[in-house]
Amino acid sequence: MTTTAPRGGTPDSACYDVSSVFLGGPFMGLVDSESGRMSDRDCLPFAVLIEHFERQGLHVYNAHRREAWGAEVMPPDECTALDQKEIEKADVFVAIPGIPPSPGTHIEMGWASAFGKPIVLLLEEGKDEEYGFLVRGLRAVATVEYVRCTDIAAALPEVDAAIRRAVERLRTAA
Ligand code: 5HM
Repeated sequence: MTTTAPRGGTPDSACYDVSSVFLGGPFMGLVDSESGRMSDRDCLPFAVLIEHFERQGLHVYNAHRREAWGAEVMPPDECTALDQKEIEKADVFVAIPGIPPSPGTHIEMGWASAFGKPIVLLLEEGKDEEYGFLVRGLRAVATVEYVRCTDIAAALPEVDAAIRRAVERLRTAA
């Protein structure tokens, strides 16, 4: 998934009625064995989303930033327990399942749905068939909105709208 540089400017008024978001997505598969961290290009979608959410006052839980983009990776027991706790605490779960699939993100999608969180999944445009059946079918058992895009920065308004829809659907179903 490509991403153009963030556009900056004044804060958007996404009007989320939530205060925190957990952002998941491919990690270890993107850590370069030589540099020991993700490339700037691979960091960009996460950096753009984090900046966008924080500009609107949301608390963002994100392991990529927490673990310095691969330079300060936590031991498995530690990051697993922490991620599960943070997903439980977060008001919304947003994730990039990844092509190829990110194993950790798939576990996190399972947790988020089991916790009954509103979920927004960012899929690569035109590649639905490459995602697992249980990713495409997660909407049958959880409150999931899918955003299909090639450029995360350009899709931010759609991400905002998807979050609002997921939150609203969950609220009206309660
Ligand atoms: O399997 P993969 O590394 O792609 O899993 C990524 C997801 O697992 C991320 O959403 C992140 O929240 C979590 N994770 C983490 O928190 C994964 C790893 C390494 O697998 C890590 N910390 N060190």
